[in-house]
Amino acid sequence: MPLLVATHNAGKLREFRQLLAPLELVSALELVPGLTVEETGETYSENALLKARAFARVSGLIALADDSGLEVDALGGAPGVLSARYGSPGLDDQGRCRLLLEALRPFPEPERRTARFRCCLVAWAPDGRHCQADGACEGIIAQSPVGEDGFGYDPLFWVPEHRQTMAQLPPQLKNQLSHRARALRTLHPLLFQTFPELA
Ligand code: ITT
Repeated sequence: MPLLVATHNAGKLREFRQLLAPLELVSALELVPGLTVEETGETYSENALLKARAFARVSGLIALADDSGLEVDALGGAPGVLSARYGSPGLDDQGRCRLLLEALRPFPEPERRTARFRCCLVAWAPDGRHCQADGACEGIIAQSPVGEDGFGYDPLFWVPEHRQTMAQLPPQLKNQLSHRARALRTLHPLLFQTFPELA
């Protein structure tokens, strides 16, 4: 039985394809492109649950949803759960990165620019069985965007151990150390315990 990846974010989908290979995946972008879920939760966990449940209900498949975001300490944890909606609704990833750099202008010292990506994954079956896991990855917000890979805030997210931004890291390396990779490592055994039909 295939697993539905309940996201409309092409960057996340690309990473899930690498992270979950050789599991058979179906993309929500192809199967249910019109289904949008209002993210009314106050936490990553609540929003991931809302998305996984809605996609499982509509598709009849086990759905894996990801809710994630970037927390910047100098901004009191913003943009956090609102990361995809930071700034005005018309902004794209580049616009949101510019806005974040602007907000951090009063904090030029690297030690004041600490941040982390967080991710909550929820897998939900149409019959209500479910499991979930969290992951985080620590970093520092760079002074300007660098790198071409990844998506979202990756060009601004400097990973100290590798002295590169997430957007400079080879995708295989991002998929070892990212918040999403870490959450998935915890989720993996639970996924097969909860849904033996996926094996
Ligand atoms: P779906 O809800 O359809 O999955 P989304 O982009 O709206 O897609 P979220 O609500 O979880 O997803 O918002 C997460 C935002 O946080 C996302 O839009 C990115 O801007 C950022 N983000 C999450 N993971 C990231 C990563 O690995 N690299 C860079 N930015 C990331």
